[in-house]
Amino acid sequence: MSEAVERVLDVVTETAPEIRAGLSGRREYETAENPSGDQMLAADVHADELLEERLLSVDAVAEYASEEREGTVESEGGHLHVACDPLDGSSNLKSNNVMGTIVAIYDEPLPAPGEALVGAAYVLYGPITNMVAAVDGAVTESVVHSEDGGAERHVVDEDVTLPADPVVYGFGGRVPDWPADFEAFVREIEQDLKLRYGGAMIGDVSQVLEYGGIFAYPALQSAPNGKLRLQFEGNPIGYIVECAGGRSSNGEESLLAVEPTELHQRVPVHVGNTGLIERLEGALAE
Ligand code: P6P
Repeated sequence: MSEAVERVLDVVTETAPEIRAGLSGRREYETAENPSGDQMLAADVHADELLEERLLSVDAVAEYASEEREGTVESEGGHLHVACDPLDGSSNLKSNNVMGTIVAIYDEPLPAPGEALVGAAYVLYGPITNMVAAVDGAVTESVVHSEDGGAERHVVDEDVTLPADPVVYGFGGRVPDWPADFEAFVREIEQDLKLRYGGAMIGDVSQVLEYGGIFAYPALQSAPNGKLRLQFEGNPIGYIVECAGGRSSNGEESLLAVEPTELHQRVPVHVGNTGLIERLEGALAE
């Protein structure tokens, strides 16, 4: 792993406890919406401001972007371009369910293709605060420990790999809004899998990485490009799952191959065991 990517992951590690500590007093909605039209919680803004300040202070970081802001923020020098979803699943805060922080580290200016990723990670604020990071084709899970005002991550699994036999599935959107070909695929695979859907992609993807299976926020009849954003969600999660031995897809090809057209473009997201993704692509191609 390059020292620069390591430093970005260290900064996210050090910031995670502060993001988590700031959740309880920030459950109210801001008046503004983010560029995707989502309502922002005060917790979203807090996380975004912390990450912007800390990441732009890293010499190697040239640019910071997030789901919560229209444009990118540039810094003098640097060669890494960081795109964050500061608080993925923040709507879970009011119901006290899990949520996470997603970080995509590209070596090209944003918007960039997933193939330009040199690292990606998520922090999951669950019973335990952990970080799952993919760098150089390998996926590592660490527990984030707050110590004396700082934080460290202690590796608990240095080779996170999708189990061969899938167990869980979780799909976003309303069933009547699913296209018929996607619904037919669901009816087929749900005979063999258990439903796990929690409203925060990071929590659901964490279940897929642990137990094997598939997560998707698919194309909808009302939203052909789905809900999730390529730069901040699809690419980093696709990279992590592919480095863990699985596959990602927009319905036709790897998310990492999707052509970036704008910073906040949406994309249908499907990630999980290779066999399931191949079955999905076959079902959508019919
Ligand atoms: P819905 C959270 O808002 C998010 O971006 C993802 O983390 C999650 O998978 C999805 O949207 C949940 O969307 O429509 O189920 O509320």
